[in-house]
Amino acid sequence: MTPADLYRQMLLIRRFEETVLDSFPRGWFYGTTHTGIGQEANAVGVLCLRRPGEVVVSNHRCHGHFLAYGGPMTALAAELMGRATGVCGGRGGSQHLVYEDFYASGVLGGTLPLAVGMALAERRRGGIAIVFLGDGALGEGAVYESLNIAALWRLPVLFVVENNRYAQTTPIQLHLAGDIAARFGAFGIPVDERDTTDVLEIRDLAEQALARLRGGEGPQALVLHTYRFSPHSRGDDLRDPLEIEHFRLRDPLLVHGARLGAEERQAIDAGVEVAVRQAFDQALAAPTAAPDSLTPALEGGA
Ligand SMILES: Cc1ncc(C[n+]2csc(CCOP(=O)(O)OP(=O)(O)O)c2C)c(N)n1
Repeated sequence: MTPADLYRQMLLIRRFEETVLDSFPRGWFYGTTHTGIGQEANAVGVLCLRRPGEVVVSNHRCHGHFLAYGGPMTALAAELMGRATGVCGGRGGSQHLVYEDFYASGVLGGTLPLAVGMALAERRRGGIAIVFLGDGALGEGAVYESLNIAALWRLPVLFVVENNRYAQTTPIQLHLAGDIAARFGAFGIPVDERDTTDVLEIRDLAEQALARLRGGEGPQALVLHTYRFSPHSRGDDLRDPLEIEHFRLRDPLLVHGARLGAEERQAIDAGVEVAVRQAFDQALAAPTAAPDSLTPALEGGA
């Protein structure tokens, strides 16, 4: 991906999620939603390196990971709206997506055993799994059982911790003891750690970790300290607005956008605006999922 491609991909995620938040009061969406505005460089910096067939597992804050994976934006918008054309036929909503080799679940920490199991299966065919988790997930016991087995069996899984300094609305100093990177070290899992919102820095770190992983060196971890500008869900924000403003100086779009020329940026901005508007318009025009489509899906059908 060129620097312009990386910028476009991050902007696409940003505009998609801004549209979701802005449009929520209009009653377009079912259930709830979690946006990762401000965290785009993690999704794009890591997943721009993904090779076809490599598995990605995401959490409740999955839109950015899904779009960076290459998932279709119109189908994501339709999924949030409960439309038949959605990623999962309108049955999964914002948090539960299954698309090709991409899986997301809102069960906090429950994604780690899934990813480790998938890595066990993938190892047989030379594949890998990449799993994203937040600092809040580190309070779940299943995470440590997963790290143990991944390390013991040298499974090809990359753990990407996005520490946005909050679990939902609880600041990290009130919910997490000890050091994040040291948790991986305790299991003998090599870990790279960086406090950055620069997509190029993140891509470099991910490149090294993925090279080790694909080279058969066993599980790897990245700890990326970041920040989310958007509330946990829609309106539930208890943070000091001054803190949010402080971190906005490190907005990944500003950091990386500064590398592009003004004209190039404007052309990308205009293209993304159109693409996002079209995606939501198409999703709005699609038929609603039929309730009786649920039973065959639960039975393993389409
Ligand atoms: C098993 C389980 N318990 C509780 C929740 C409710 N919940 C949703 S997000 C969240 C905190 C997540 O924190 P973190 O992993 O840091 O991600 P962030 O939301 O900060 O991006 C919690 C407790 C859940 N989804 N699943």
